Amino acid sequence: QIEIDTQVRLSPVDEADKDQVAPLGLDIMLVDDDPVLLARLSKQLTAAGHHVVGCRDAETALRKLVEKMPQLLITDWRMSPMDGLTLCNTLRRSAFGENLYIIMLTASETEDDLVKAFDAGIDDFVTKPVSLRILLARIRAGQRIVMLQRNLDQDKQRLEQSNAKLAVANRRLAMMANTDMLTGLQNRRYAMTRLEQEWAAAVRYRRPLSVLMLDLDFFKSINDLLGHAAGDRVLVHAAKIMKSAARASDIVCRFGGEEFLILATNTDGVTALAVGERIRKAIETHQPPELALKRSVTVSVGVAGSVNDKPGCQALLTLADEALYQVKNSTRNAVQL
Ligand code: GH3
Ligand code: MG
Ligand code: MG
Ligand code: MG
Repeated sequence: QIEIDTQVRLSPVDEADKDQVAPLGLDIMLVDDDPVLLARLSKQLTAAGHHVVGCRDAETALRKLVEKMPQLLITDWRMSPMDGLTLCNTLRRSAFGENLYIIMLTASETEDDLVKAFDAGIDDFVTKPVSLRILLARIRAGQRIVMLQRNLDQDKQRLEQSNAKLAVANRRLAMMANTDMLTGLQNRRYAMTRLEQEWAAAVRYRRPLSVLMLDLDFFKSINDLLGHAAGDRVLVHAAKIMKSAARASDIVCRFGGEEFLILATNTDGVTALAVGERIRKAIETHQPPELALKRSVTVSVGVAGSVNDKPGCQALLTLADEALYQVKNSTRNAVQL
């Protein structure tokens, strides 16, 4: 008797003080159509360290939930026009409410009612009249799930962020792997892969494919005359001219050193010869300022064209190389098919 008396004298908040206190206050939405209970519980939960938003009906609760999600929802069952079960059902069917922790305040529900409530999506229930100690204990139990969920969400967010960074890094790497860093043209690696692809496509669709092998003339003497750094700038200059003199569909690559390769898709040898001549002329005409009056940059071009499935993409390169070799052994600054 004496013990019971002691407990009776304790106010609910004092009584709850004996229990473990929630480490961090939760954002709680409290929905009950009984204004007296709503006010009392709001005050008590706030005193226990939680942040409470109170609502008198489920419609208001839904509207406020959409604006700002609480971490935990405590809702009465019997309310009108929308009752707690419908509120619960609605939340579970929406993407934003599917993980919300829900405690339902129940009156004197039957076993069937409680099963129905759980199936509607409640996580826990507290019977009325509400014992604050029990409610706070159940909130603490819910808090474990809420924190687990929060950690999961944070992990997921971090994973998404690092995946996005990885995708950017991968794109950058792929770009770098295929790009010549001096001239910004595609590099040899890219050229070879692309040549095989274009070759396969050309055979399949019975389209012509040509390659142009370009080599700057006496480039060694340009280096000797101006130094390696100036030689680099001449290479950049030549690359720009090649790129702008070539057609948009031509794939202009730096094949290595002062050698360049152009893949001319859907182009026969005779047309490629004309492309080569246009580039040769452009290089000759637009001299880099570095070299003013000292000596001129020129290029020799070997062209090989193929119609359909002969002779094969490696053979195409060899043919272009041989044509280039012939130019080098004659006048240089010329184009040969
Ligand atoms: P040819 O007309 O017979 O082609 O004469 P060449 O001097 O151009 O030919 P060679 O192959 O003997 O020399 C190519 C030179 O290109 C040698 C090398 O120093 C230079 N070279 C290769 N790569 C680079 C580069 O990235 N930067 C600079 N500045 N020079 C390079
Ligand atoms: Mg060379
Ligand atoms: Mg050479
Ligand atoms: Mg050369």
